[in-house]
Amino acid sequence: MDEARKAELANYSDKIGEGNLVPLWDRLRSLVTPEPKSPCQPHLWRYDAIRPVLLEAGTLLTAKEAERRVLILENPGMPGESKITTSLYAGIQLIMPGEIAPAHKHSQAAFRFIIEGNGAYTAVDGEKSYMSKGDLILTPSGRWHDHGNESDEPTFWLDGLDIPIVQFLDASFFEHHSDDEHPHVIEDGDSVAMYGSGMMPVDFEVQSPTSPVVKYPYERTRATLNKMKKAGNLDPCHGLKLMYVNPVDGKSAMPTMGAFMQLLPSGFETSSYRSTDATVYSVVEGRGKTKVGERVFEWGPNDTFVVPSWHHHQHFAGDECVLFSYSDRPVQQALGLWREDRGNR
Ligand code: 1HN
Repeated sequence: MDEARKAELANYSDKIGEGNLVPLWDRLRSLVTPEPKSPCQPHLWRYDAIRPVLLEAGTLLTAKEAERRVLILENPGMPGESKITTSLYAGIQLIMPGEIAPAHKHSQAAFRFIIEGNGAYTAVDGEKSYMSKGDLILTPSGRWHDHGNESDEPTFWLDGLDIPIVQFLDASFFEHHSDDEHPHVIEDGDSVAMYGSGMMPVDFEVQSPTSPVVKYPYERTRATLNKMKKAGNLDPCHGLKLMYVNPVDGKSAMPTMGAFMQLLPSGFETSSYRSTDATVYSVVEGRGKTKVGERVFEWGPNDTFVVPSWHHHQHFAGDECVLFSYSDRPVQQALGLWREDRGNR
């Protein structure tokens, strides 16, 4: 295109811009890319670096003052946006012995994946779930929740929330409870026993797309992985991988976030894999490394790392490794957008 026509088109763009109009021919290629092109960057956060500074925050303000004492894991490719991927939020939360993080509810769904400590709890609509390492506790959209620590140790967990999804949809509501704690009316373990034991109350009425099971204890998850290991059948891309499901419909335990737990036997190397759901990993057991594109991240227990959408990656297990992960996969699947590439081109 000659300079005169370029100038003419630029003039035209400037002129119509005043009327809030933009020519699509300037934007099309960045709006509709041949492949996912994400601002999200691969990154690793070491627990050893987070733990001491989060404990320091424990001396600076109480859980009540902070409402939630959390350090956000912010993706370096999206500074200021409080996102770990384009669609998901992650943070590490600390509650000190004797503290209460006051009751509130919001449209954003959350889960807690327990990293360290024993004996703190999350209460969801009055059902207390005590925390142990590797447990997954759900806080579905719109339910009252408060946290407390009845133990004598600080307790740390990974918070996963669908904040960017709710923000994108402009559907955020938030409310404080009139008291610090919602009355604790249901015993720990009730929902696992009632809905998560292969049986269900006969007239159970589904009221939400989220699983009625509030806590998925690590004891059970690990026992299932052990059984799978005995049975063999390793997947070349995933090793042995479980998905947290809603027993009502067999779908993802949460509608906006898929959660997974996988075991990689000692020395196992996964085949190159990529999918459209950017994935956040939290290391539960073992040491290993993950190659994402040209970068290599070495990880150990309690580290968190993120693999962006459509990035080729491979895991290398040193000793036997257990990895928790979450992504927006159920959203993409519900919309018919999810794709994977198992490398067998
Ligand atoms: C929240 O309610 C919690 O309940 C944690 O522990 C992190 C981040 C943003 C908004 C609400 C919690 C949060 C949050």
